[in-house]
Amino acid sequence: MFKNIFKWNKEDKEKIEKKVDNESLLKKDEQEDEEEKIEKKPTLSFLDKLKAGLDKTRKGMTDRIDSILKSYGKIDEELFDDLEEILVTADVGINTTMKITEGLKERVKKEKITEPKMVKKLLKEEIKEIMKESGKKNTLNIKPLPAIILVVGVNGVGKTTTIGKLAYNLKKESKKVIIAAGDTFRAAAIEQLEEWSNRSGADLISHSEGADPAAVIYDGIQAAKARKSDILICDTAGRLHNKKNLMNELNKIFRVVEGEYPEAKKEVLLVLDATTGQNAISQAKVFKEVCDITGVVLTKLDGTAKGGVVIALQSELGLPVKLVGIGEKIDDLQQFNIDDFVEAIFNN
Ligand SMILES: Nc1nc2c(ncn2[C@@H]2O[C@H](COP(=O)(O)OP(=O)(O)OP(=O)(O)O)[C@@H](O)[C@H]2O)c(=O)[nH]1
Ligand SMILES: [Mg+2]
Repeated sequence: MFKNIFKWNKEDKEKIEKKVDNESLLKKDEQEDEEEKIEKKPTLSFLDKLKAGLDKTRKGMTDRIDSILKSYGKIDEELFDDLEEILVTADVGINTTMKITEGLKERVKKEKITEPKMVKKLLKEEIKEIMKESGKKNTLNIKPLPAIILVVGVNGVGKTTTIGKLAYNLKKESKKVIIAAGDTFRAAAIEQLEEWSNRSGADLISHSEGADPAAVIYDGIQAAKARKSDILICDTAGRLHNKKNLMNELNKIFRVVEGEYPEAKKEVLLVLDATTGQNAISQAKVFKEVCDITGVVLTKLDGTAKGGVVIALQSELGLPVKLVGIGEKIDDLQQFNIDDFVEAIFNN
């Protein structure tokens, strides 16, 4: 009987092995096809990718500007009114729009420009200039290492996703990265960050749901010191219902950072969702009152025509935009650069 079982098992084993062999061959073929597809897909350059991400803003703003400029025979007050309307619709903000068109009018007069088609170049230059006025750097303030990056913002704006992408980018630059799961509001938030830490290859420090966020950051700092990590990125909760709660929680975290990690360069990144347009500006105003924001990450630029909000953030609030999210994938986060951004919007 045992012999039979053995025989049956042996035959069965052979059959299974054959099947597995065939299946793995099939899988291998599929995988190779897939790899071929990936290889054949043209890789987009940095600027092409930014341009693709800003497609909707470019269509809403620049394509409309082009058709307005074409429809005018001369430069007059009405042309400026039309331009203002387009800029405001693209969420550049009223104050910033006025500033841009004032500067534009002055230059048109001074340089005796009469051709409407010349206005586009001037507009581009004017926008770059007012964005650069604050003089603040658009690069991450993380040198010399080690550095700590606190990521704040209301819920759903893209904090956790940005942390995952940023960790991936920094790992690619051979930096040692630790992520601290400071959003302890719900278990799912910790799991989501765990997933991103696996994808990016960064270490994760987490406590369980409901734990004190400041305690998580404290442990993150101890781990960063012990493991000699370069950059500690900290997630925070977006679900704090009012300004007082937000202030209390963030202050507690800042105190831990000041006390435990004074040697680290500090960056406080406010994440804003570009699709919310002027609402993003209001959020930025509130956070600026509550803490010292050192930079902005503007996410979801790929899904909106409201990309003009970058201009207002830079010029009206003096907040340097440091990173932009142009998709949901791990490599869809780019360092922000004023010239590239303006070129990507205007270069249609
Ligand atoms: N299209 C697009 N989607 C994005 C981008 N960044 C984030 N998202 C999406 O936005 C949604 C919310 O992102 P999260 O990272 O969970 O946002 P969060 O701020 O951590 O949210 P809470 O933890 O709830 O406060 C997810 O579905 C992300 O995939 C982006 O640049 N482009
Ligand atoms: Mg989150």
